[in-house]
Amino acid sequence: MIRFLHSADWQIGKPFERFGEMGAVLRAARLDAIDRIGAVAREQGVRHVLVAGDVWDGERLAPLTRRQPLERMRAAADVTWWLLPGNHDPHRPGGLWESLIADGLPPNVRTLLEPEPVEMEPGAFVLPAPLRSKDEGRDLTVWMDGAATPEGAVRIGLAHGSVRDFSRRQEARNRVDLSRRASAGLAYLALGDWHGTLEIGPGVWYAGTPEPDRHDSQETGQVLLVEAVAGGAPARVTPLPVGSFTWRSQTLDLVTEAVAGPMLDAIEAAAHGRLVLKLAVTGALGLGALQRIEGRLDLLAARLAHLDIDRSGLVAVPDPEELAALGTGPVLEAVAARLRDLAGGTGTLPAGFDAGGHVPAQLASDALVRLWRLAQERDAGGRGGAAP
Ligand SMILES: [Mn+2]
Repeated sequence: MIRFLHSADWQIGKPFERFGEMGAVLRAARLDAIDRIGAVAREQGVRHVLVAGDVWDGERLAPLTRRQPLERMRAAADVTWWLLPGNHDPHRPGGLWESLIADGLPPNVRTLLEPEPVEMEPGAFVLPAPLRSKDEGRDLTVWMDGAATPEGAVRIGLAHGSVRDFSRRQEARNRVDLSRRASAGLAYLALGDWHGTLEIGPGVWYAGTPEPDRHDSQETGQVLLVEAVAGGAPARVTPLPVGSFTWRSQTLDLVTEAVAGPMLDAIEAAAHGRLVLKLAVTGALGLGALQRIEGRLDLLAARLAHLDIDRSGLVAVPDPEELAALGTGPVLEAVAARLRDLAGGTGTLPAGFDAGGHVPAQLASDALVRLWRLAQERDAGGRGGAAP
């Protein structure tokens, strides 16, 4: 029997550009995940970690980014780390993997750059399918069927690619035949590329990325403990948590302020400093209600690692009182009423008006919110006297 951890898709060096200052924290978290995987290996008494491709995010990385994960692996000296090139970090002549080797690999890091069996420990072999380009256009695991290993050996397949057309943006390239485990006599087929933990069938798993990087509903932030025996039985697999951030996406549908309140209460109650939240806010609310909700969202943002709000499905539609408060004088009143109709989806744009590619309801809604703020400033000025 052999016991090992299966991980994949570390994508070290992934920039996380749109996260501002938080990007540096998220980049560091991917490195820290290596330490945690090492700790899990120690806890579980496991001496090997198989990484099924996309260890690095790209092929042209700063030397520091290239070396940092290797030094984390070196520090976990009681573990042997087995690395496979994936589509983000394929093994090309004169490329990334040659640089890594030229830099000098830690003694406990093994690169799997050729499709040939490698003995991990006596009687246990890994059969790797390294990528040499981003899109191989053929199943790189075919060779495993005919790969010779000694009688009674445990055979572990290691590959990076798709077993079927995953929905969304996951690449459907580098296809891996689902039946490979059976046809190649593998106890386990360790897969990488899909970022959530996913059991494809008995003994065929995607480990998923150890540190989440997408707002998927799938389980992420795990590593797999695998116990494999010779003789064709599928390996026993136990997912174990290693991620430090949680990524979620949610919709906040502002039907009315009364409905939105408890929904926002629940989101606030689940908020914490390690949560990366994408919030799609939809619906139509009055201006005052919307302002109160926005105030709460500002507070929510301060309680999270990161809050990404999509307001494209949200419009402000003033109630009659608000409309009256906006407009003083017939022109402003007419403008406000027209904007309200547009925001509410019942109005039409004036002839010849070009919305510049924007959704008219959104544009009208934005204009109303601005008018509302101006009206509030005006009224506050009126009450408090003119500014000096
Ligand atoms: Mn990949």
